[in-house]
Amino acid sequence: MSDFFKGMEPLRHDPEAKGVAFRSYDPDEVLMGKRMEDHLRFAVAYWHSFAWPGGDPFGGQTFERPWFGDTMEAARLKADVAFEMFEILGQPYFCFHDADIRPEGADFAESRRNFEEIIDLFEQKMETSRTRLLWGTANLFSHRRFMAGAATNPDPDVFAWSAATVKTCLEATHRLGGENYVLWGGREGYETLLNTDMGREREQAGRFLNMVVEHARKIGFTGSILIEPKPQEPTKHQYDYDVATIYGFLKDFGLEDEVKVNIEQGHAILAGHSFEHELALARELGIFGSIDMNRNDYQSGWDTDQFPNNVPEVALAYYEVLKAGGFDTGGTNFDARLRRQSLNPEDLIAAHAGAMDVCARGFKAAAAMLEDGVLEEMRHARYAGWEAPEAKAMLTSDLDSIAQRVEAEGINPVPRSGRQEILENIVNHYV
Ligand code: XUL
Ligand code: CO
Repeated sequence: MSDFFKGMEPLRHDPEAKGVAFRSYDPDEVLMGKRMEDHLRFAVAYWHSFAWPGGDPFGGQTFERPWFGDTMEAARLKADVAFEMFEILGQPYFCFHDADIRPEGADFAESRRNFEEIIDLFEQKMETSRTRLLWGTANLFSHRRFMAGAATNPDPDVFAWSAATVKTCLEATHRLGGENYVLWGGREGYETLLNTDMGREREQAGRFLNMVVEHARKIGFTGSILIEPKPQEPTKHQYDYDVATIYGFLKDFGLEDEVKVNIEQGHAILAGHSFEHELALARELGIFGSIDMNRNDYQSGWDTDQFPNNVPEVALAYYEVLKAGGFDTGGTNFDARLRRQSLNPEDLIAAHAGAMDVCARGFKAAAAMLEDGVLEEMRHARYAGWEAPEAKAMLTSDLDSIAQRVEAEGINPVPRSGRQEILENIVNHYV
């Protein structure tokens, strides 16, 4: 037991609480026939909470954590503190990259041994903890060997290293009972087209992803394989730009039934979309998987990975999640970090507790909007004309017969209101 959180007690649901507590989130509250905890499936991101030193482009570390350092002893202390935080928050899941949890070794084999030793420790801790693994992933972007990408690297040795790394991380995820495996294409993209063979890099990425799917099957991993879209940052252009781009890529490599998406709020905004756009599209394409619920600063335009605090935005996002039938293997991962001046252990707890409250409020609003059905009724009414047999028949006919009908029946469209302001007013009643 470390003394990092100084004996802080597990958080309780208390709407009147003065200190840190869940004011809105009650894991046991039942909505639409299911407990809130089982709807929202919150996860803590190991990298931001325990591995991030607080740097920005103008300055380095601001956090001083007793587990910072490149030793196995430090990695074990980090794991102890992580599971102590999970105990305080009571969230059901966590997520990690290999590099978050172990020190880098002198070569691949040493890194793997370090990693597997910490996975053993996680396995032990998970026997008594109620925290489960939402997803595992590989960090194929921080070390300088990945500066020109991982699977898309011009150097086949980096492709090999990346394949070996993903195999190790996928197997560890499987061992811990992880429900998903995520691939965020960290530096899978380019800085300049002048030195880039885009066609070749795309082929490499397609084959790589197929190998991941094949290996998952081979080891009996039944969770979901998820790609996380992001348009740029760190590279100037990333190949996994957004949901639509990923779908095209999956179709091209025959993977549209094998791989889904992990959609991050901040990444959607960077791509020039709203979060709900990305969620709705993934649902319509049948590739919705999971979410990273962290926002960016709208003024700076950077991927600032802040905890969510905008209830109306979150409500619209969960509305789309609920329309997709809710989470299956997915969940709500806080891929979010503290601001670099938030030095105290309590800040880490308060950030997550506040985020869970915001999500709970947004989720409740979304559930109410869906249950009341007004929005769906109005959407349905807008397309009601398509219920007519002659309208349906058009979709299987041809231009000649449609043109004939337009003249024979004197078709002359009457514009109708899209009723946007009324719809927005309705949403505002709920949030
Ligand atoms: C980076 C990002 C990653 C992925 C996991 O912007 O979101 O943390 O979620 O690699
Ligand atoms: Co993310």
